Amino acid sequence: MSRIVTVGAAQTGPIQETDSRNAVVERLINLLRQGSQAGCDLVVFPELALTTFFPRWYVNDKKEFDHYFEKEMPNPETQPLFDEAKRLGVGFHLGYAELTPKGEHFNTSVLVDKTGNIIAHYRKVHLPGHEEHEPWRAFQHLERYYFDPGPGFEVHAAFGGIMGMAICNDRRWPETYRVLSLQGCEMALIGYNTPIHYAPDPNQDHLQGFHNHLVLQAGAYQNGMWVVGVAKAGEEEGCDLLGESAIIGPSGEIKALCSTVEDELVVAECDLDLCADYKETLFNFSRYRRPEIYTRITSQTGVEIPETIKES
Ligand code: CDT
Repeated sequence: MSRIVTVGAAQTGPIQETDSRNAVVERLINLLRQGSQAGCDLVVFPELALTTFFPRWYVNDKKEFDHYFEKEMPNPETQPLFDEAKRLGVGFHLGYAELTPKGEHFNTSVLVDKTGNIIAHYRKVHLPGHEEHEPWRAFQHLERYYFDPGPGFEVHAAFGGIMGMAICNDRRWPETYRVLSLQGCEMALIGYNTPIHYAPDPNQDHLQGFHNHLVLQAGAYQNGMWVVGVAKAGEEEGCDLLGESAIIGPSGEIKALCSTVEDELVVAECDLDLCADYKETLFNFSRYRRPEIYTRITSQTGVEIPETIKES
């Protein structure tokens, strides 16, 4: 048996401050059309795909940055993307900054079906970076200042399978994939904006590409699921963002890989039935997992060195 979902990883190049929403949506529509021509059921766009990665800047009054947030989705600027998806019969995943009617600010992604209807929202759980302005950095990473943390990971019946979403830094945490996989997730969609320079430890800069694939591939294999990791890449407002968007199979192997840091679509025919090869053998959770041994994972946040070790 096979259940094929043809997926396009629609990496974008940089989005500069002066690029209008309309111009960006045009680029996304162009990628969507390429996806349609390649036979895609689903095209996956990156995290914060409508704007520049604004958390690199500090403003004293956060409200000054509300213009980066979408108050509704779709809205007049993004409606053409939804219309084109419906016309082409191609679903999509889109990351953007969301300002809710209650005034919450989320780093959000939506999953949209082939008729242009939103199936689900996901709000980023793991917010990286810092809460306060840190002028010593070459650029800021103020997600913890601008965004509220999201409530959790859910899965959705869509595209003939069980789909999940996560955003950027979430992909570095094994809990993300495991919580999705414990709900049967067969494909995780993950957009990212990853600066090459990591100010707290620049020794990691040359490892950004390695770490990206390491976590995406491990997440896929250890949970028997497809993982689609999609970058906003290239030099954005003087800040270099990692590309290397990839579609990864449940074996952990990379099946499609972007080679530029520009707008670029790569496509893979993803057989969701391959997930069972892993979920029902090595990673048969019901048979082999020992949750009674893992209680620290949910009862504890930081490291607690046992007293016996501290005293020795
Ligand atoms: N967007 C995002 O989550 N980026 C982070 C950067 C590293 S933490 C400052 C990431 O995990 O890729």
